[in-house]
Amino acid sequence: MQLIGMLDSPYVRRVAISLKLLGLPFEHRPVSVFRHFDQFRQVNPLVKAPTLVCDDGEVLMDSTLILDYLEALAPAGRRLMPSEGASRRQTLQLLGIALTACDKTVQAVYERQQRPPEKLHQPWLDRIQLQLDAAYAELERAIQRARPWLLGGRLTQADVSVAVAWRFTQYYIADLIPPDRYPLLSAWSARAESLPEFTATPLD
Ligand SMILES: N[C@@H](CCC(=O)N[C@@H](CS)C(=O)NCC(=O)O)C(=O)O
Repeated sequence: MQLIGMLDSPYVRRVAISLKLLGLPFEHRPVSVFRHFDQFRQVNPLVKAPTLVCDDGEVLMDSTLILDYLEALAPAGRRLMPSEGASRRQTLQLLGIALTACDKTVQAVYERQQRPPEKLHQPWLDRIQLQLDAAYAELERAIQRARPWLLGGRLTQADVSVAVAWRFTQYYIADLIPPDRYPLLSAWSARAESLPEFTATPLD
């Protein structure tokens, strides 16, 4: 299996960390959707990161769909998605918030990096900032209940994705979302980022 994409993408990073936690061997190919556009197109003409090339050559994309596929390959005891009930619903709810935080951060980064500075549209950035604050305020409340992980004693996909989202936002747009506004999330994220699967998968 090959995972294609850079670790500064939160979607690539959540898949890479999950592969390690699930105990599934893979090769990581750090191909950039911007700097290596033509090389990326040869693997996936849609140029979306992450792209997963399966052992039989089938190409998957979209981190959530890739993770859905990978979960089924992993031994039951290592899976990151609770299979049913309230804990599954709560995991899905937190994932929705974390992925929206990733999406809005990507939009802010693209607004700043992909447009000429004179074409930056400040009202759009202001709107993104409001949406990001709403997402992280909800996650700050969820962290209050973490014991020590979001669903209790065992790490789930909610923990992976919330931690990855926070690190990504802090790396690129801490000026919009300063860490001292979300102190519990900052401290909790440091704990997640110190796990071996996270330190072996650095964003930068
Ligand atoms: N919903 C997708 C989002 C993936 C995504 O937008 N990835 C970015 C990199 S962070 C990308 O491929 N950007 C290139 C483009 O959209 O043209 C997922 O979860 O994988």
